[in-house]
Amino acid sequence: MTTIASESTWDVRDLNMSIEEWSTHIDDALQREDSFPAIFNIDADDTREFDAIFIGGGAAGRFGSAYLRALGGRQLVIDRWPFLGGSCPHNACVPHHLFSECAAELMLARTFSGRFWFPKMEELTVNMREIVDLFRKGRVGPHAIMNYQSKEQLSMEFVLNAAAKIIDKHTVEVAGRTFKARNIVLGLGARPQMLAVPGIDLKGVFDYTTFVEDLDYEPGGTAVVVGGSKTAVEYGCFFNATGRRTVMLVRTKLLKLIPDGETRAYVIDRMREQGMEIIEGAEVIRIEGDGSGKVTRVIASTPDGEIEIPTDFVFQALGEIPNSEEALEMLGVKIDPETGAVLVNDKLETSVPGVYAVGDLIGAPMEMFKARKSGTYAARAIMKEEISYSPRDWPDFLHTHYEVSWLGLGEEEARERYSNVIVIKMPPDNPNGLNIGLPASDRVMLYAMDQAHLSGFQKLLIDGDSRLILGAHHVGYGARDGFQYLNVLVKQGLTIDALGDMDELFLNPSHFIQLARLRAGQNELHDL
Ligand code: FAD
Ligand code: NAP
Ligand code: KPC
Repeated sequence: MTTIASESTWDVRDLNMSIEEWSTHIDDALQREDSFPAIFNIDADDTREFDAIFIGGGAAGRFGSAYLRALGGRQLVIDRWPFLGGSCPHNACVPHHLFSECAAELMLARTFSGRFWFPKMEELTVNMREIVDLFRKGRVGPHAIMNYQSKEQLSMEFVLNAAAKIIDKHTVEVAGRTFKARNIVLGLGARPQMLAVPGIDLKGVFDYTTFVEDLDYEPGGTAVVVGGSKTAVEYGCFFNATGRRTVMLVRTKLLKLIPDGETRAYVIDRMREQGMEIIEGAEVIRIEGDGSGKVTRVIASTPDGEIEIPTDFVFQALGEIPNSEEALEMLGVKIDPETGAVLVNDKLETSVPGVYAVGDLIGAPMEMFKARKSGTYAARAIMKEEISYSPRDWPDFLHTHYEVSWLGLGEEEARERYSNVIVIKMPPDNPNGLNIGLPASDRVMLYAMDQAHLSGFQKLLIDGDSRLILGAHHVGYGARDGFQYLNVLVKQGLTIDALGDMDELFLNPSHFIQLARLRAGQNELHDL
């Protein structure tokens, strides 16, 4: 095992550390925080001026760095954490996917409790802290892979475990050293927004970052979730699936972002059926605690009057604030006064020449595809490629206990914009409602045979005149990957005929190909 010098910086250039060695050191650095040295991987033989210094080595900074390097440029990426990859593997997407997988597994086990091979689940409250501990222990694996890959396979230059200080638009200081570059790329990410009510500092009030860092007790029987979008729903469904009463306090409407009304209704009905209590039009008034500073209850206003919820666990998921303060102060970059996002043009340039901004720092959509892609486009612009990037018409998804994926238009907007909208859906409209065993596919087969209404929902929208696909919506499992590729085809102009002419891998989770084929023969298209 590599030993670390006791100085304030640790030069790792000549150490070909394995992934296992990296994970041990990252773990150590995370435990020791400030007493672990800054990690330097700078190529002393490469004396070229840096083409760009990336401040922030999350998805945006890391992918930008890799791309700039691949184009023959010289980059330096700096991160205050001891690993590259940023918030996604540390406290955001990766834990979310772990918790969402638990939610899906637990829904299945609870639905078939005491039958087949499933244990009796009725009395079981799953230990939440155990799963959080599992994540804390496991996350250094992905962290280590990111460092190994970035150093040994992508030959990136980096400084880790030290915050960067912006001096001017060509100069950055980190761990006592100063670096200069032609350009600076800001990839500083975002942080959770907090409720502005009394009691927010009580022990037991969490957001997605503190939930994985600070949870040190086993929450009791009730979870209160504040917020109504992806984070609130993803974590709320997990709390519910562990067996806790879960109350969602939603300021306006839950899951406004799902564009198709029928799909949204299916999603919310299933959440309610799993026992989730959803109160729309609710605002937290205050959070109260006991003498030891621990949360004991939440007081909220609702359309039916004031309510009081006894709880020792509150989770707030109110969106993100871009970390733009230092860039504003030191460089004077223009920001959106309402959201705090750094403003950029389609070349990812800020208002200050030579300063670029990428990822969550530039505002919504705060998604991985945009973080990584904007990083690479900034690199391409710096290397003088003619580029234009602004995120448009992307496929989207979230988790409930299910995966919910969509692209294009929902039915309501499609009908506003087109006069002859054809709908193909599963299950089709029928007198038994959802109670038929379709959709059926991997991971919903047990539901399809026994609890048909739980086996998912899907819908394809077509313009009957041009025969073009307008939108696709799916609730179930396993279709999300397909949506990435389907979206490209739909943007290029995919017809029902071309879709029906594809070769499906039966039982394919979205059934779209064979359903399209059943109707593609019609000159005048009809719903199915
Ligand atoms: P970050 O990854 O946050 O990187 C910013 C980096 O800057 C950090 O590493 C930080 O340490 C560093 N930094 C900040 N200041 C300094 C400084 N002064 N000096 C040095 N370093 C600094 N997206 C998806 O596509 N799929 C998902 O499933 C998904 N799940 C999510 C779940 C949750 C709960 C949340 C909150 C978000 C989720 N996202 C998901 C969004 C995704 O996590 C972000 O869009 C993405 O991580 C943003 O990458 P970034 O590089 O812009 O920022
Ligand atoms: P979000 O999409 O920005 O939604 C914020 C939610 O909080 C909304 O429901 C909003 O209500 C509510 N809210 C805001 N301020 C509030 C307040 N003061 N009091 C009460 N409610 C308030 O935020 P998010 O779900 O936290 O996600 C953050 C970002 O990460 C998003 O860009 C998201 O796309 C991304 N993310 C992605 C995934 C994924 O699975 N791909 C998962 C999680 C997060 P209103 O609707 O009334 O405004
Ligand atoms: C394990 C995994 O891919 C999630 S972490 C991704 C970080 S990065 O590759 O820098 O976007």
